[in-house]
Amino acid sequence: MIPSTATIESVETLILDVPTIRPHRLSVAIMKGQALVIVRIRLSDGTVGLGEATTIGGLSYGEESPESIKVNIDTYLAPLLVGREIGSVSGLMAPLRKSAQGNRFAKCALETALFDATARRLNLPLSMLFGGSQHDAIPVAWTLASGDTSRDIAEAEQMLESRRHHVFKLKIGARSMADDVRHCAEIHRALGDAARIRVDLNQAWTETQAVGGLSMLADAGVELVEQPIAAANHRGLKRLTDLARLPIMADESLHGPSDAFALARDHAADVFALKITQSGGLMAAADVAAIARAAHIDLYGGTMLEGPIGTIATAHLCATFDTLAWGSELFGPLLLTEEILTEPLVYQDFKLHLPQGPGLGITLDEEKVARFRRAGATSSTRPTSH
Ligand code: MUC
Ligand code: MG
Repeated sequence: MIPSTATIESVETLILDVPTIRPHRLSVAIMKGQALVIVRIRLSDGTVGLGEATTIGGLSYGEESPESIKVNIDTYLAPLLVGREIGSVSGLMAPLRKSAQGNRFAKCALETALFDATARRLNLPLSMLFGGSQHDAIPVAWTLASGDTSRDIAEAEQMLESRRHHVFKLKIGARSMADDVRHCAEIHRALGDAARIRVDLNQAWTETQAVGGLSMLADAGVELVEQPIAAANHRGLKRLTDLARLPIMADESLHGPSDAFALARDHAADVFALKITQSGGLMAAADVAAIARAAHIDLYGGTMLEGPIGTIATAHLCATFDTLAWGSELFGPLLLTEEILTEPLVYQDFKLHLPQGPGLGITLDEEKVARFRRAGATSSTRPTSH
C-alpha cells in the first residue's frame, strides 16, 4: 500500500572529517582524512532519508569541493525541495536539473536521500526502486596506495589472509614510469596468482607515455589500466583501447550519460567506472550503465572514497545489474579509522554484502556524527515563514 502523503520538512547538510587509516596517495592528492558530505532529508511523517556527496582531495579530483557542495545545496538546491510533497523522485529533482547547471555531486546526495526516504516509506530496499537486486553481495577490490612497495605487499597479504580482498588497484603516476612499473612487478611477484593487480593513473600520463607504459604494465602482470591520460582526451583513450595491449577503464572521462554516450559511440574504453556522484545521481548512473550495456562496454562499481552512505547506495544500484564484469571498489568506509554506522557494512569473502531492511538499510551512529562533524559546517534548510 502507498503510504499517505508527507512533505519535505528540512534538508540538513553536514561535513564529517574522518581520518584515514594511513595516507592514501593518488597522483593528484595525498589524503590523510576524508571529508564526508552528508545530507539528511526529514519528512513530516518522521522519515529521514540519507545521501552523500563526498569527493577526493578538495578540488584536486573534481570540480566540486566539500565546502562548495554544502554551500550550493544550502543556498540553491535545498530551497527547491523544502515544503514539497514527497512523491516522484524524478519530479522532485526536475526543478534542480532545470535551475542548476552541473553540481553533479550535490544533486546526487539529494537524489539519494529522496530515494532512501521513499524506499523507507514503502518499506522496500532502495534497489527495488531500480528493478530489484539480483545479487546479495558485490565483489570488492582494495586500493594499495601507501606509496611504499613493501608496505603495500604487507597490506595485501593481510587482506588475502582475512579473505577481505584479492583484487588490488595500485595508484601510480606520481613517480617515474620505471619506478611505477617496478612497483607493480614486485607486488605481482610477491602476491602471485592469489591476487589480481590493476592500476589507476588518475590522468597522470601523456598519450605517448601511455603507449609505452601499457606494454610494460602488461609485462609486469597488470590486468587493467584506469584513466591513464587526461579526462578530456577521449580520442586518445580510444587509441589506447584500440591498441588492445591491456583493457582500458574510463573514470574521470566519464561525467554522466553524455560522456558515456560519446565514449560508447567510439568504443573509447573497454570498461566504465560507474560512480553515482560523478554521474550526477543514481538515475543518471543507471543511464550510464544502460549505455555501457548497449555498447558492450563492461561495468565496474567505482568509488569517490565515500563513506557508508554513498558506498551502499552504489551497491544497491549495482546489485540490480545482471553482471558487474570487473566487480567494484566499494571499500570507502574501510579506509576510515572510524565506523559511523550503528551496524557496520559487512565485508566478507571478498564481497560487500547488502544490508537487509528498507531504504539504504543503514543507520548513522549519532555519537560519531557529533564527534566528527566539522564545527560551523552544519545547516538545515526549512521553509521560510511569511
Ligand atoms: C579513483 O580515481 O578511482 C577510487 C579508489 C581509490 O583508491 O581512489 C578512488 C578514486
Ligand atoms: Mg580512478
